[in-house]
Amino acid sequence: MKKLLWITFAAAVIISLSTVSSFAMGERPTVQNAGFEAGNLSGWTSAGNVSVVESGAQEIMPYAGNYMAQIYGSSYTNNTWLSQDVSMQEYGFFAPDMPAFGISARYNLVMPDYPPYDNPAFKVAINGNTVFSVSDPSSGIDVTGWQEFTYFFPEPVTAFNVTFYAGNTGDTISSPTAYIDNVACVYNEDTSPVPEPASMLLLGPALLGLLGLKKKKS
Ligand SMILES: [Ca+2]
Ligand SMILES: [Ca+2]
Repeated sequence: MKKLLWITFAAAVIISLSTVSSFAMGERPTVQNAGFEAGNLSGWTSAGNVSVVESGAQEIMPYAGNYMAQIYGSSYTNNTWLSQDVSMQEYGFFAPDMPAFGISARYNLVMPDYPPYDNPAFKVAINGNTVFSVSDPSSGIDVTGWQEFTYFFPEPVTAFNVTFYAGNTGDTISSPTAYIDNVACVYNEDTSPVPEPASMLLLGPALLGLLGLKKKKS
């Protein structure tokens, strides 16, 4: 009977430790230089007039930190972009929760167009497919203020590309400018059954302690 108890506890400890181990290895994918705090575009690729700035048009300041990306759409929308490939290779442990995984970013748009309006003036593409866009809403200078873009993947992915575009549509004047900050991988925690790392870490030593007591008694 004591031997059976010992085996049960040992099995529990092994399961517990392996879960903790998997959690530690299953690092979440991260966007490189996500807040542009490197002060440059390291980790990103771009085309057209794209840079990292400390302040922008209409006295726009970074959403967070000291820097943000500026996409000055001096050309057509499709020719001016900021892009990054995000690898999901270390996402294994979270695979069952992939539908709750997504990408988010903060954007602030300055749209000074007159008819014909830039439609769109700004867009976000995932793997080449436009999933979000904003058009110049009216004559004169329109500033959106910092807004949040979020996209949840409808099915599991192992890697993806995110590209932000800004520029003219149908004309070459009154170019829109997009400011981007705080790009991040996001998780819908409400639907995630992933165990709390803190409680799992506490469970392992607790079982080890119990195992020690059992060994002393026998
Ligand atoms: Ca920043
Ligand atoms: Ca325009």
